[in-house]
Amino acid sequence: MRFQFALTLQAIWTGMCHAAMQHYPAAWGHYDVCKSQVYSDEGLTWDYMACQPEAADMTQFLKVSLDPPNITCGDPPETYCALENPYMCNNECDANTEELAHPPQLMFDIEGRNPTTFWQSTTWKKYPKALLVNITLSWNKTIELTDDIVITFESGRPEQMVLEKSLDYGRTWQPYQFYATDCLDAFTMEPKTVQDLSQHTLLDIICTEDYSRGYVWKYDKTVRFEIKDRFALFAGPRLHNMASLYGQLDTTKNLRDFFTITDLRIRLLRPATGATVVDESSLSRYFYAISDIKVQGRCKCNLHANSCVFDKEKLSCECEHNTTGPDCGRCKRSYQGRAWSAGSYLPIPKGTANICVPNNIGPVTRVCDNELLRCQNGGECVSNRCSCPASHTGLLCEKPRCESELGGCKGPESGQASLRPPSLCSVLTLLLAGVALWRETPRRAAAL
Ligand SMILES: [Ca+2]
Repeated sequence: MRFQFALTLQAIWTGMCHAAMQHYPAAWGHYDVCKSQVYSDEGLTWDYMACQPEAADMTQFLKVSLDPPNITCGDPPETYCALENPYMCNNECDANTEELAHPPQLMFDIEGRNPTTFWQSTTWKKYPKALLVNITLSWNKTIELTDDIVITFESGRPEQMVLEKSLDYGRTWQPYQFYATDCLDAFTMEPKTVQDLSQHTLLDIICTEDYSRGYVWKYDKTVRFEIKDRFALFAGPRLHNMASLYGQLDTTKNLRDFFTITDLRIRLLRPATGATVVDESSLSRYFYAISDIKVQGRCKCNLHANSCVFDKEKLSCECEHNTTGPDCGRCKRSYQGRAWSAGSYLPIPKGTANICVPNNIGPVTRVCDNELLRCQNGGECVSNRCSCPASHTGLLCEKPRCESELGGCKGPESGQASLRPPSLCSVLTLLLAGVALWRETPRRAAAL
């Protein structure tokens, strides 16, 4: 008895203390299981948890479009010069020759081998008319950014550029960040950096001069949109306190939406010139060229799915918790017993699944299941209907059968009534027998 009690205490201690001592991974990537089977008083049941797909390279799943559509170089073929040397004009772009073509998909191929592959625009032949290019990346699915967006230029970095996002499949656009060599001049905005932001101003849209300075372009080719620095405002510099970030994401819709997109748009407004004055005698030096774009993120599944599939050119969540839709944004038809709700990151680490529950309407086809609506009093769920024992009836075998019989449960013919005295008796008998045994034991021991 003492041993059992000690075991129970140990189990309680382990349960409570282990939860308190558990260390959570710092990475932006747990919540990877949606449900697990557990043993409870009612036997094997499901335990549901908030879950999300792993972060991935999202450039594999996008569609790219350019505006104007004929802005890619090479049709007709043209020669272009090096920005730093107007006499070095031995490069050619020809859309009809594979080795000399620079189509948009070269912004998303695997880099690492020399020479780099890149998309390139036509040159700035129509100066002083602005050389404007919109590059739109569309996922046709809501995704959540998990790492910095990094655009690597093969040419000099643009002197003016805006990164924009859409949350409604490209119908409306909001700026993410402005980039310029001179923010005041280009956008009448004070130059800032992400380090100027605080928890309270995290959603402010800034103009930065960090990624546009002309003369160092040869060694510094990237333009960033800093997602991790923004996360760090809540999670600490090394993102060690993700619980704090998750908590904020959970309670602040604006913050969650800030990192959520369906489309990105890079608006190139003015190419690198490397000088204050444009050399009109050599406009073939000015163009845009991008070798790589990195976008890390995950499908937004409202914490109801841990995987996302790319099928027929389209991403969609593999919804759990009785939810459905591309983002698991609604309850399945027969699981509308309460209003749909997104899962929650809280409490850490399992979160709250907020699963959809079965419809609660009279004699429907689905009366029971092995998860939430279990048959009672020993009934078994067969084809979503309860097969009740002889003593009980009702949709979930919740009513004693005698209640519906003549005379009710108090009548002499009632099974329930006739069952009661023996079961009470047997309990009493057992108790008495126990007491007798307890009294007898010391005497026997003494006799021996
Ligand atoms: Ca490339």
